[in-house]
Amino acid sequence: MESMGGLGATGPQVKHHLNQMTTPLDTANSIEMLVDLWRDRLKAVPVGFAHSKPTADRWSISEVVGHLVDSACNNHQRFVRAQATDALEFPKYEQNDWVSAAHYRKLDWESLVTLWCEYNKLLACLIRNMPAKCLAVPCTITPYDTCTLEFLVIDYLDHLNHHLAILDARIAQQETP
Ligand code: NI
Repeated sequence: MESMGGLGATGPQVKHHLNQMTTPLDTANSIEMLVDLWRDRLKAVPVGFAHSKPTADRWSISEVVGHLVDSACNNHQRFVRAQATDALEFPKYEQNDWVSAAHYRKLDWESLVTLWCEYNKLLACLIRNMPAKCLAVPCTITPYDTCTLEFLVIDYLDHLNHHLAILDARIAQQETP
């Protein structure tokens, strides 16, 4: 999905996020809650189903989780680099290139889920301890509009929620007898 967790922002999206008054602390807590909610549910998905593509051009569940790992590691870079500069410039990541390069369908499913969980715990800790003065650092994720580090943090969670909602429906459909 092309949102900030993946990619770039527009002005109206920035305003939308700021109006919600979500704090980095709330975001960190929500990320940890999602990991706790999803760890066992994802591990319970049968391996064959996790790795199967619904159609040739759609991601398998393992590729979606892999995309979330890609989002985590790219945002990790943004969150750390932005704290060490007055203005961050960083390239977007090409989501399909990242998913295909990693070959997530060849990875052990349970290990991939564990990686996703642990990476998000790392990010939650990082976000919780982010110095307040850094939140306003302008970030330009090329070629998108400039936003703040705070926006990137909140959008990371939005992107996570977006994909988990879709996964929820896919997994529920498979569970229905
Ligand atoms: Ni996405």
